[in-house]
Amino acid sequence: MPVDFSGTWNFVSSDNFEGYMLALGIDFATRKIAKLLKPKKVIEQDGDSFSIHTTSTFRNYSVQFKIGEEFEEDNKGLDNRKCKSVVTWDGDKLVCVQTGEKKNRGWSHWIEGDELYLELRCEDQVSQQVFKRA
Ligand code: VLZ
Repeated sequence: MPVDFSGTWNFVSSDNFEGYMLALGIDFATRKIAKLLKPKKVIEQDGDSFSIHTTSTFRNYSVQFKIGEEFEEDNKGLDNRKCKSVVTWDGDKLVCVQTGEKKNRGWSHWIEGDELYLELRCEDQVSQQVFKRA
């Protein structure tokens, strides 16, 4: 049985989200607001199908995918750059590769105890966020 990411996850901490946003070319004003956010993740996992809803007081972002199936991602409300994304398992980690204008773009999710980890990557920047099961 694979890991089950399903559930509601509350923000605990974030590291270098500023660097990640800078690499994505997010403007100064948006970065100042975004770095203060404590987003919540609601993940639904049904077999190979996932939806991840990230909500905050400022902006929301949702993505749906099936493992191994490439999809068009619009990153609306983030940097608005389209990319081709694909999510696969690496052991118990969910690994997304976002192919587009930005090199080395993607993210990984994994669980440790009752904590959800998210590593966000863009160019030479890595940001980590930690969430706790609600
Ligand atoms: O998460 O790609 O869970 O998409 C922060 C919203 C969401 C705040 C960051 C607005 C998205 C920021 C992180 C404005 C620049 C992300 C994936 C993995 C699913």
